[in-house]
Amino acid sequence: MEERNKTLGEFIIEKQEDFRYSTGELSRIINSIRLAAKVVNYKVNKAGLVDIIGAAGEVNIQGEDQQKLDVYANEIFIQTLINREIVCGIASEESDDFITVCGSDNSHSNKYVVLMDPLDGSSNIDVNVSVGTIFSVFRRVTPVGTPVTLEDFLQPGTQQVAAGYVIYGTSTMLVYTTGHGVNGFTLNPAIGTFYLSHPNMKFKEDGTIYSINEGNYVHFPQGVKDYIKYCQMEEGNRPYTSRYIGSLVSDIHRNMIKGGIYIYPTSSKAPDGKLRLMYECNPMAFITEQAGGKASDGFRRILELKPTELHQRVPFFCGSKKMVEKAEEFMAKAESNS
Ligand code: P6P
Repeated sequence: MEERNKTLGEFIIEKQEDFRYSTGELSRIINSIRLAAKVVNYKVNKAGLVDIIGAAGEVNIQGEDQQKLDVYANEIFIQTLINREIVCGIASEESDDFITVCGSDNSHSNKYVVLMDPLDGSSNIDVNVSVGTIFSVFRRVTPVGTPVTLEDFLQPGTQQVAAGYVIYGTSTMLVYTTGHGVNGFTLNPAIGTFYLSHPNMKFKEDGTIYSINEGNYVHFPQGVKDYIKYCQMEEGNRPYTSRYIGSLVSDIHRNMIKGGIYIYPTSSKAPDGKLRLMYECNPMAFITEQAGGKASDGFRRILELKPTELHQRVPFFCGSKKMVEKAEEFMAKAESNS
């Protein structure tokens, strides 16, 4: 079959043997995320029409107003995963603690945990800017048959067995990896089917787009300030283009296709950075590396960071390999001068 006409369902079946320990559970996880993404997509696309915009009046563990769509998306992804009895635990940006999932037979026989940001960039919802879902999948490390523990979630990113994102933009796409490259699927809303539209996605080794919230410039570490000035200098293929949507999935998706770097550094306002390691940086780093790019905290490879807390934040430098390496050079130089 012509690659581009392949549906996500056909692709998953075809790649079944790629999944280590392929008992079909991982395929079923991707399939359940596919279903939940279609349901959330429908609501996101109608957000302007129904009274679903605006804070739900609650605040999540990050101290951020929970938009109704955040709450809705969180419930849809959690319920879909629970209903299909394919995971033993779920962690979400919108839920303070992880959720233990035991099957209808009250066993804890499932082998995988899912961590997710159900609707990242949700502050963009009511201004009609694209938002995304990010997910990360690990095999549990504690014995199957026992209730899942925090240890099953706090694994380094190198242990991920799958990761992906859904981008609810001008079109809705699901992009994921199981460690065998990155593939993008675009939803045909007329028939509710995802089609393989971006096979074997790759970051350009270099690029000319930098994505950072320059409004925080005065609060940035010196290395980041120096790198921003480097991007803005008239030399060679610089100055680069500044593009920042304020939606992690959208910024990284664009940079993967066009070449670029996304940076969310530490600052005096955010001493650990803003992005969460477990369900934003780890999955996006896994995808980035599988697409030939690079992801670090400015010094260390994101995927090798040993997590200590479920909602911990880390600085994030992610994108075209040469651009991340250049930014890391400025970080190291500033560090050695301090
Ligand atoms: P700022 C959205 O809240 C998010 O987590 C990412 O999607 C986005 O890149 C970043 O925060 C935007 O943060 O501080 O620049 O508004």
